[in-house]
Amino acid sequence: MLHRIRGLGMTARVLERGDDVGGTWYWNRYPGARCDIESIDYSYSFDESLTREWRWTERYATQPEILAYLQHAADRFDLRRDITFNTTVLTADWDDAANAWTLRCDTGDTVRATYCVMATGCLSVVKQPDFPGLSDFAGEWYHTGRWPHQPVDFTDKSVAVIGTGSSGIQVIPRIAAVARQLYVLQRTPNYSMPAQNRPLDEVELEAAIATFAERRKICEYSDAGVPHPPPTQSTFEVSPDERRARFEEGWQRGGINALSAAFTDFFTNEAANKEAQDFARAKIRQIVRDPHTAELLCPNHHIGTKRTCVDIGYFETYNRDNVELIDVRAHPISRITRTGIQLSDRHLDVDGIVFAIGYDAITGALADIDIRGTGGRLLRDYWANGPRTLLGLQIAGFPNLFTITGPGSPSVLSNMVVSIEQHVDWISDCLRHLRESGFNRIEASPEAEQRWMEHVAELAAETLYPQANSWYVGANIPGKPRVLMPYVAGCGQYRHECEQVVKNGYDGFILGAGPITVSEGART
Ligand code: N01
Repeated sequence: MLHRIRGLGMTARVLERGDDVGGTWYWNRYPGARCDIESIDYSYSFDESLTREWRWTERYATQPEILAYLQHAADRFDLRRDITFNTTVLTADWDDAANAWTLRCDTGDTVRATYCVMATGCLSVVKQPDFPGLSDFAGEWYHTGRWPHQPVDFTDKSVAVIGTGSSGIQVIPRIAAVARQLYVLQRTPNYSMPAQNRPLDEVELEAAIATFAERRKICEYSDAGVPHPPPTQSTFEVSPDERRARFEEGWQRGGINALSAAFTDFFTNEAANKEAQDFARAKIRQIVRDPHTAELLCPNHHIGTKRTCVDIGYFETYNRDNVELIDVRAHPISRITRTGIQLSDRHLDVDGIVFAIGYDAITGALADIDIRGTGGRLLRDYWANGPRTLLGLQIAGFPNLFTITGPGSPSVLSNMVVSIEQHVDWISDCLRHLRESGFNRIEASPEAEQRWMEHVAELAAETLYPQANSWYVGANIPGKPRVLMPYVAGCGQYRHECEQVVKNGYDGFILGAGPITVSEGART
């Protein structure tokens, strides 16, 4: 976004909580952290020479490699000189008369700007562990989403991991490999597909780079922002043997869409979804030797309606003698003690606890800042019954505020890099259009926002997503309104809708001209 804004000849200041760039890849340094979108597709596309020169080393990049890539991009485009690090934005106030935002930071600094772009992330506010007694614990404890910058050594220690989502499923095999004893405290089992990770050889990488532009175009108009051909048949159009063969082929290929890419009705037809569930449960029973543990690991929600995980040796980890799975629904956590975790019926002595308990997703980072729009309306209050946006890009009553991958856009249901780049381009084009048209103010009309929200909800209702207690619907945060927040009809359809809005002269947005009070009226 910063690079694009500079390209428009505008000035910008980026405010960042961390002490360096990287966002999710800056904070999530836990052992085993890596992306589950293939590295070549989890890359920027805006600069051809960057694409040509960067060498990804594995099919799925590790956290250190992605962080190095982002740091490299920051250096290459000389971004740091316009970024203020170690700064948390506390409030953002819209001043209608001045046509400007004022941001106040925890450092005491104030920034004033005509436009404000929230690139605050969908999974950046961690769910705090609020277990009673945690302050008594004499050992070490960590949240996967706030992992220390220094190495953590669990060698020969007794460790508990709480949570079995994507983060837990990545960290568990790595801790099991070094710890004396690992207890995995599971509330809800999850589906996980094998990564089938491997080194990227030169030939494969070069071929991917040579065809990158076409490959990225396919991603942009695909469902999930990845370049795989969409399924053409529904589940029951083929024989049971053919069905199993397709699932097996997906499992051997690996990756997040190993099963979901097999048939067209995976997310919409319960019976079809159950076929994939049965296949995944059979795999778990095949891999995990102890039948009781295997049953505990078998999920029973519709597959894909909670984020499918991707792993390297996750289920195999339960065949180790030093690993024990504990079902905390049957044996609830009563409290943390000085020496470990008190369950309803036993005490676990541990030296360390890892909380892999997730995030206040999608709206958390925006709700964390006191954002006040026209008439002093607080965004948190406006969203009390669930987030409302137009295209996930703007909010009625909050002029000149843009949200990158906001609720109501594909965001977390897609390859985030593809979706982020789309929003960055859309916002940059919009800023250019405003300037060229003599405007300096834009906001979503309440009617267009209402229509968009109805459209997003109608699409959601056609799928199985709303049925699961997932963070997609806010179910992991007590009191959060239950609304399926992302747009479910895929990146391609969403992109067409965004393009149509622009073609129709920013249909649904109100464009205007206000006073110019910030230098050149162009600061973002
Ligand atoms: O968090 P989660 P995450 N007591 O919310 C459990 C992305 N990501 O950090 O399901 C006991 O998915 C909770 O149980 P339940 C990806 O989009 C990507 O793992 O609520 N347990 C659940 O098992 C992912 O979806 C990558 O019953 C408690 C777990 O903690 C998203 O980030 C890697 C509990 C939380 O799972 C979030 O993943 C990592 C409690 N009080 C993350 N509270 C890759 O790219 C929560 N839990 C590979």
